[in-house]
Amino acid sequence: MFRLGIDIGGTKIHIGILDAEKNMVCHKKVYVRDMRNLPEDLRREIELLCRENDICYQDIVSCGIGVPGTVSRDGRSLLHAPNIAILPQNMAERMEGLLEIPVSLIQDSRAAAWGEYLCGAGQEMKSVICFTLGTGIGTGIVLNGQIYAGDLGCAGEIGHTPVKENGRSCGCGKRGCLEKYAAGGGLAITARELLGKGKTAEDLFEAAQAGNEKAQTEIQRAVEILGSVLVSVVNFISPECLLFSGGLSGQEKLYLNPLIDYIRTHCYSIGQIPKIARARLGEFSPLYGAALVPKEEKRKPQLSASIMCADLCDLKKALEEIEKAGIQYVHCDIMDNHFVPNLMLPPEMLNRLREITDLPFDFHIMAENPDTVIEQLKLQEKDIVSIHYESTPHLQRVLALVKERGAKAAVAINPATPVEALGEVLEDVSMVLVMTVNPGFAGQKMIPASIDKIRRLRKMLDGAGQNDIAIEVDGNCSFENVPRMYEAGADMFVVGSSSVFQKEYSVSRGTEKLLALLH
Ligand code: S6P
Ligand code: MG
Repeated sequence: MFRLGIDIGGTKIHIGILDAEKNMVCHKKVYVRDMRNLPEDLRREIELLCRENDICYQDIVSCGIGVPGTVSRDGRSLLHAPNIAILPQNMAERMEGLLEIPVSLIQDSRAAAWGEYLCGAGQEMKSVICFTLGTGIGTGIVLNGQIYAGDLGCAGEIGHTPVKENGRSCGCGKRGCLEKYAAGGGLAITARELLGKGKTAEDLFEAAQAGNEKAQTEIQRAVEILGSVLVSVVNFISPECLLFSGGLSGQEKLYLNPLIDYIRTHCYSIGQIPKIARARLGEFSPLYGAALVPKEEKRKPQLSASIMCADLCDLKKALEEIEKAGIQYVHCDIMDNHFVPNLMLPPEMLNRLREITDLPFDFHIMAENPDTVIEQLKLQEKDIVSIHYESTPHLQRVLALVKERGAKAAVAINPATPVEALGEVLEDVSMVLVMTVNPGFAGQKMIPASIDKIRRLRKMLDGAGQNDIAIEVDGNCSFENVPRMYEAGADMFVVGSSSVFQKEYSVSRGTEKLLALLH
């Protein structure tokens, strides 16, 4: 399982692939002159990168794109990007269409903080603020394991703190902003004012190093202005760790080290000051962060252990192991040898299992007369009962019966049943069970079209404003398939012989391994 990260800059674009352990296995830098065909060009470069590094493209489960601008809350569109105005507006959608995996956008400075928090100098820290000092000042804030964007979406825009009344005009539309004095763009203006036309921030540093006192004073003043704003950030948030990345952070002697000293000396403390350091992943911090862009909060993966795959001679022990592993549901398959060619797990026996576990049951009824089965089950409030769409001509009536008996109602669909068929019953269910094998037996291979089917169902639910309906997947939920199913939009996974019930693993070990893959 691999994740793809893309970091789009003003002139160059980094592409990188991370493995399941968050190691960057390969990367490349590309220069794109014409942004109009960017999605197609990127797709070609990604294919090439996979080929050159023997990575099977099908093993890539997601793509995150770091962009130098403000991104909408859902990570789908770029709202404001002053430096790359011609980046296609529907970038996430176009990339998704081309790559056939979920794609999210993330502001590059937030991606840098997230990358450092997960894989760089911010590991082990609860709160990390990472400043990217380049032409402007980008800030990424990670608080208690989450990227903080602010309720209005603009958290971290300290580059636009006014430091001079009616000062230099800024791209944000205002005047006198911090970054127009203390970041690369501002220092370039200072360089031109002091050293003449065409001079750059780099020339200013060179002049200071060569002993030009005016250049030294200007840089020192920039450090003090920036330092004083950063001290207020530290005093306000009291973060555990401050990191610096971006081109200007390479100017250690005259800029970064004095800046760090300033913050250390001036910040308020009751004995402990934040860790302050250079970002460890260098120019790759946003690439890591983009590849690992967090999932939306609503989809916390849940597992349902298929009891027919456990040791049927010792179900007591199996249920104890399932509970110990932290699995949320017991998946109970009921088959009648008519709807499916197998006979399995009688209601009477499942009712008895209630005596040895408190876990909720996730009943999957594969029978021609589901209502008569429901009547035989001892149902509890947290139980879910899935009825096959194909098993009864009176689906709503059966779903209503489930609810009358006090459990949650769900609809299951066979691989050949299109998701569109569910339109009429979505109001009546709390979950949709997507079969990724033809039901009847454990140990089958997943039908490949299933991943796209899950994605279409997620899109349909989200589009209908019914994103509170969970998607459960049943059939070959293996270590390889679950991350792809999850990325496609599934919430709950029936774990059986393909994952947690294997000879080599205990149920706990298999569960840990699976959840680690969903990070
Ligand atoms: C199959 C049944 C499933 C299986 C489960 C087994 O018709 O509905 O719940 O028990 O899929 O898992 P695996 O990992 O062997 O596919
Ligand atoms: Mg099942």
